[in-house]
Amino acid sequence: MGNDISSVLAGNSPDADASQAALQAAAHAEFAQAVLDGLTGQPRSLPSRFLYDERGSELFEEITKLDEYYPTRAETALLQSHGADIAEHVGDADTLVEFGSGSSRKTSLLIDALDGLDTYIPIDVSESYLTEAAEWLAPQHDDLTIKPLVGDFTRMEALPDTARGQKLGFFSGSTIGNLTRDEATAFLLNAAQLLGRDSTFLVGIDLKKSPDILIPAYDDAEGVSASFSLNLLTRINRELDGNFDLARFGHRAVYNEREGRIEIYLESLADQSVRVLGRDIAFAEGERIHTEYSHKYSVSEFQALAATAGWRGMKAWTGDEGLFSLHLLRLN
Ligand code: AVJ
Repeated sequence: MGNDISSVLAGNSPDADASQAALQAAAHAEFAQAVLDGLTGQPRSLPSRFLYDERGSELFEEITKLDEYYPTRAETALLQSHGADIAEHVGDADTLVEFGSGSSRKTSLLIDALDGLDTYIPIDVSESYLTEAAEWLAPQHDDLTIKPLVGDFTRMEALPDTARGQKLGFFSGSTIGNLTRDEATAFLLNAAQLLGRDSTFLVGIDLKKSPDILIPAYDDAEGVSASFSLNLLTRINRELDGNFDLARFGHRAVYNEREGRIEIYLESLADQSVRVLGRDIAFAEGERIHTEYSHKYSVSEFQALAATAGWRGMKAWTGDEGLFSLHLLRLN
């Protein structure tokens, strides 16, 4: 399945429709395979990228507004207070390529700080978010060409030729934390190949801190984080003919100190059997399905990781509270 980059909000030609349908069928088959493998294997797991269907993306947006969830606010504050310094260190950049752009709200701050930018390529799996983000951004940035790209940024093989000149990559929100260290290295290697020589890369990284702050960020009082996890079961019920009873699964967030990461699970609250795509899958009470990692790094740990993929750390910004960090990397 080579090409996961389906550009695009442009053409409505029959060809584009056909390839759109083919991509959708491939995505469905891939989801089915991953869910069956993940639920029948041991330990049980479901890949976190499937959390972001339409409703999942909405719920994540709600998470970013919670009192307990500090990363989005901390990163926004860093972009606000250090935007000019970041722009100065970036130097000339013609094209901004954002991996997992979501609503693009934070990116607007970066775009404002950079002058001379002429193209913005937001990449996201959610087409509706891309459309909405482009419509929101365009009026504020008259001279900017916006070229949204629907796709899975972890598997992109090339950038479209609209990505001209000097490139700046942006990977915000500590999304890289979803990946294991090996996967993160592979991602950074791929990004190096996509962005090319002399490019720069701004990466948001959540910092290591007390579990007293970390746990509530992933298990909030209102239960939005729980709804976000459980929505994956709703998606399986809808798309894969499943019959998960959402009242019989609980959301668990634990901090694994040794690995430096939050681990999120859906825990079976009873002995039960669930049907997915005609298959019976048994769960014992207390049995867990792993759904997400959120790795936390120190500044030096992340710079060392980036270096293994050929990226040199130019500068890192952390706020007064030391909650979050922005790293500017350069490829050379
Ligand atoms: C989107 C991966 C950055 O790890 O903080 C938040 C995902 N999951 N609450 C994170 C998430 C549950 C989030 N990232």
